[in-house]
Amino acid sequence: MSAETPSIFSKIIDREIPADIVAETDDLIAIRDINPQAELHLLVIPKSADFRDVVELAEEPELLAKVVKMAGDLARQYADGEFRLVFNTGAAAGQSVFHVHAHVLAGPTLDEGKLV
Ligand code: DGP
Repeated sequence: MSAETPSIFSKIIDREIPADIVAETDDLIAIRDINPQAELHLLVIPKSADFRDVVELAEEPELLAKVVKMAGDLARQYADGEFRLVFNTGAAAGQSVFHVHAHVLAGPTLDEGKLV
């Protein structure tokens, strides 16, 4: 279960705080990262707050596959289709929001040496 309830992403999903939303389905929302690390830096976020990280999300493989498919669709739509998909997992690995989300990074990195 999510440690933060509601997470910043739940507030975005519920339209309690604004975000630049680039895609939305029944299960997922995709937004531009507020602090982009690459020319294209999107976050694909399951609407469910039940998964704090990708390891927990792997318990729902169909939902995980939907995240990957949306990442690919957005990378084709907003870049040339080639991208990095990053799931920071755990605070020591850089995770700051414990509501699972995939970073979709494409194009030149803005801050060389820093992943996300
Ligand atoms: P991580 O560190 O992997 O948990 O990534 C969290 C990302 O979420 C980080 O790159 C910045 C982004 N972020 C945090 N708060 C907001 C927000 O309010 N709006 C948007 N668009 N992005 C946010």
